[in-house]
Amino acid sequence: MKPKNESNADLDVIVVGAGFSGMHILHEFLKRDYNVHLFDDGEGVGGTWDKNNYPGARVDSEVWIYQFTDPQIWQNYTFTEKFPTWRELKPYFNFVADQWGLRPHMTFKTRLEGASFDENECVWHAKFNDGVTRRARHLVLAMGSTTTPVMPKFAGIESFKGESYHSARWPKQEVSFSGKRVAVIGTGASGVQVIQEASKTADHLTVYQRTPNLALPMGQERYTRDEYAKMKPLIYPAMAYSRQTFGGFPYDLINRRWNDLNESERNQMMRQNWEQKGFRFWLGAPADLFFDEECNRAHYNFWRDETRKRIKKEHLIEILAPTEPPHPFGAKRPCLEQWYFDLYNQDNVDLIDTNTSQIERITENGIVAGAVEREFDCIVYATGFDNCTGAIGALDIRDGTGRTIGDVWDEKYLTYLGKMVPGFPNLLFTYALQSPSAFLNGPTAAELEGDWVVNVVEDMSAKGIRRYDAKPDAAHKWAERCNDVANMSLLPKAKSWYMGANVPGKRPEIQPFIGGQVAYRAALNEEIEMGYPNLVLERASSATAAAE
Ligand code: N01
Repeated sequence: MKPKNESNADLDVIVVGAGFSGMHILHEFLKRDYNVHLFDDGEGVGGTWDKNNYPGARVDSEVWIYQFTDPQIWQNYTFTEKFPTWRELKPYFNFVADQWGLRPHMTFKTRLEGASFDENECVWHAKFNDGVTRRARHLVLAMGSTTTPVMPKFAGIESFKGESYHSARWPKQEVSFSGKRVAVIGTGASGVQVIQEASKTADHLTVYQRTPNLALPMGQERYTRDEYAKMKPLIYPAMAYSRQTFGGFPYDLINRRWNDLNESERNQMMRQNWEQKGFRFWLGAPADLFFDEECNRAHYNFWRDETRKRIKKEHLIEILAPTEPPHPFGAKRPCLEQWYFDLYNQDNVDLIDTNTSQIERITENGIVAGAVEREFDCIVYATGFDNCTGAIGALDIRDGTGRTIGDVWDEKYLTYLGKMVPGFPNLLFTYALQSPSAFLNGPTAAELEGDWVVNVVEDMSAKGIRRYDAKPDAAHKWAERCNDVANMSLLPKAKSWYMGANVPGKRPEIQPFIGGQVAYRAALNEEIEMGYPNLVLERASSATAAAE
């Protein structure tokens, strides 16, 4: 239905970000005949998959759920791997853009820099780096949670004369590791993937590890066209089930108390999950994995003992899979690996533990760690992101008192449902602080959060509401709920990006809502069904009346 409120805005809605959620939201608004336009600072569609083009970058959700649920898309697209790389995901997003007719409604290489809200008109004036200010009634930020790269502040970092890259700002032209001395700093999901690729061709690879990654075996599979076609009838049921599970995966946390299981049941459960590979050992475990120290330790021990079987260099065993867990298992995001623990058996690979050999500085020729300088041709910084708050927090979008969203979050992590910040009316966001997106399969989160955004905007238009804003007390309660759930869990015991602890100077506190998809969906639905009790609504007529 076309929006009812006419105003002086150029657009009904501006959407920022062309990843899963931005594209979904754009599509849904276009279906409803809204005057909507999407802007993205990248070169094309795909969001994270447009920018994270480092060698080996691949998704770690099974591909049959890592898709939009629209049958027009999944019935007509063929993937060749269970966990495809960006090289297959980029064409997928282009296919979607064409199928949905999105191209005329998207502009790339155009970055949102800031916005101000005109209280008289109830219109956002959004400023972009092309110098143009565009006006819209609703501003929707779908900028992703892993968007803003973090570079370490090593002394001398600028002096290095070789090639150096952050994993999330990889050059579009091919970078070859072949015959080079390569260093990778960081062993998170990005690091593990770059390391695996570099190990194949680098003359020598040196990995600088601060915390071991409790990575899980991926269980990669490759498909011919016919094999993939045979799986298609299974795709929709898997997607449908994924909408009901904790993490948006086609399996769920097991609802049995660890204490109620005997030794043999526990071992059998862990063994089965391990053998099915992927994230089952994490997000298909007993829910107690996240709450019960004993359950968590049993999982760590299982992971450690299985992983150690693959490490042949004696001196690396304790560094890669220590006797004592570096943090509770799964409290820091694991990733999926293919030959990660095997590659350390190669002669051309070294591992440096930066806890005992701290990185002191970067020189013209390499890295000094533990008083030893090693020379490199290429340094890869796989040092992560300012997750959840980085992208939105950096925008120059101000409330009535002149504070940016970043200023608000510097003081307190505050959102209503991970969707709005009080004081910033008619502004909605997805995939950011205090939503469960960090714990959810990407497209599942994108559709769940995106549908809510579209429904709210449509409802506001239908009801003749020209200004809507989250009530501060509702936002405080949501922040409290996010913290309460986290504090019951083992997550605060890990120094992770979930806890905002990976960025020097960032206030460590839980970033996502970790109560799971089902609880979150219920909270979103309740707000709409109850008629928006937690939003301050201003009708067009009452505003006019007030002005008179
Ligand atoms: O970033 P990270 P990422 N000195 O923050 C190390 C998603 N993702 O880009 O653990 C030395 O996880 C840091 O060490 P430590 C996914 O959600 C998904 O890898 O803080 N080391 C860590 O090892 C993921 O979780 C996919 O002690 C330093 C690494 O750098 C999220 O993005 C692929 C350091 C950063 O790891 C982020 O992953 C890629 C320093 N000064 C990403 N500073 C898939 O779907 C940082 N480190 C597969």
